[in-house]
Amino acid sequence: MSKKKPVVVVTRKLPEAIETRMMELFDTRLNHEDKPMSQAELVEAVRVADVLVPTVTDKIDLGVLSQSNPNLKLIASFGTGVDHIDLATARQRNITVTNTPGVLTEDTADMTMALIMSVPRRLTEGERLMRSGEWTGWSPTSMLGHRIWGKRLGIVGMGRIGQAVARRAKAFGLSIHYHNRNKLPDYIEEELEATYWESLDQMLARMDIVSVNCPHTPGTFHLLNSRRLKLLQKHAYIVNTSRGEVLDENALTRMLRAGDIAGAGLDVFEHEPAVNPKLLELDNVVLLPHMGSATIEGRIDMGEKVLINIKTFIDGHTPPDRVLAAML
Ligand code: 8YV
Repeated sequence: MSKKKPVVVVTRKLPEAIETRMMELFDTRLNHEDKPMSQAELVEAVRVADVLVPTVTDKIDLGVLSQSNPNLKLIASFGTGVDHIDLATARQRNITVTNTPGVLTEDTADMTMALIMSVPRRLTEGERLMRSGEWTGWSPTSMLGHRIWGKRLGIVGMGRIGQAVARRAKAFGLSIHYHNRNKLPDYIEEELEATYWESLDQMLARMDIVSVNCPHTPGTFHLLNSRRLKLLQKHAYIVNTSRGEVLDENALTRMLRAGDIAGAGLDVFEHEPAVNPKLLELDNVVLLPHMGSATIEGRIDMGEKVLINIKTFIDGHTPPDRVLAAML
């Protein structure tokens, strides 16, 4: 007699090849319309699921988890960040959580580099000028930005993505500085020619460009608060491809409006999909809709990881990407 397939509820639409395989392997419930689930719909999902596959747009909090059925034993999240999941409650309820690390590193680093280039060189401003039909031709003093080469880049969070950003930035002639919970091994520092700053405050005060690449955890919420942002030099730029919550968006907006900082490139926001409306009025910011890892190749790799994590778990083994609450 064949064993009953586990019920897998997927909260958002995933690439077709992944959904097809998911349907072959499990009793899968898909979200064909890709409409983000409400908290009530998430509660419905955890009432029936043996495995839940959420994404960053689902808040898997105490209210949801406290109503999960006893067979919900795995949350196989589609994404690397796990700040949308109440890990402590999941652990209390003996629910394993997995994520998809590693496969988004290069794409996210590319997008970070794109922002590092775009803001000082006024890329989107130039593009807007072209589309406005108001370009009157070349002039020696028009659209002047600032040089990247030779500047100091300060990376906040030197994990996989931070290091991938450093590798790219080095090739663009930036000198690499970083702040991290731990100093990197000497051989990595040597390869990246990276300087470690134990004090984030001291690093911020000396950088030309700052890139936020640390995860959002209770310890990094508003790591870049108003006080720290004020340490930045007036000519400095800041880019964030990590999580909006790491940075006080209102304080940053005030500084950008006042000209206390030169510009910002933001792919993530504190209250997604809402954006501080005052940011939209500014020319010295480049705003992207959380698309740092948005490549079809990356999404398929993420889906593969989700499939492997579920399959391994169902087969009675430790899934490769188990998230340990203690790691955060
Ligand atoms: C993903 C991300 O697109 O993986 C992450 O942590 O921030 C994004 O790049 C998203 O989280 C998918 O759930």
